[in-house]
Amino acid sequence: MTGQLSSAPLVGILMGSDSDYPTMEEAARTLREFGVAYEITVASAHRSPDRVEAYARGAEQRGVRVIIAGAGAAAHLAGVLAGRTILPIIGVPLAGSTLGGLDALLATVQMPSGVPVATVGIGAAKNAALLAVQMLGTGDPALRDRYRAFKERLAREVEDKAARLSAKGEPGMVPPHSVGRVP
Ligand code: RP5
Repeated sequence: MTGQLSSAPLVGILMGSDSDYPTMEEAARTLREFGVAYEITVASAHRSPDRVEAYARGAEQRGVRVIIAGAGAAAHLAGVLAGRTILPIIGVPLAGSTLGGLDALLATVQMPSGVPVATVGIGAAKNAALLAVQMLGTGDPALRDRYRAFKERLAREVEDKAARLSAKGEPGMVPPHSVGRVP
């Protein structure tokens, strides 16, 4: 499903530290699969607030349309970005702290009214990228078609899993036409 990357980055991926990269690279990989151009860098809301601010101020003008922000622990990166730009922010709370990411989840998702961050699950960088693709797809029919094909593939994979289970001899789902009938 690898598409042609458009030249200007449409998605910005930010993370609080390079230690977040092993998780966040999944977002980059997913965007590449959909042919969506992205940029990825490190900026910390606490350690380098000026860099975060500079990124947020410049992103829209450079053509970025969605920002994915991944951070762990007291994760304020996504929220700070949301306060500084009108671009939609998708937050990825990351595990790694002594609290296993629950701290980052709450810090990312519990935004004050008026400043939303679309928060995905702990470590769910792939879902963040998929959500970004869906957002961009609202204005791009070709991208929507690629997303539709992805959904169809997901459904086919479930059918295959069910078939493999049945092949082992397990009783499967009752076909809809026979539901309620006495055999
Ligand atoms: C957060 O602190 C980062 O997003 C990272 O998840 C965590 C640890 O960062 P390092 O100490 O590994 O740089 O700000």
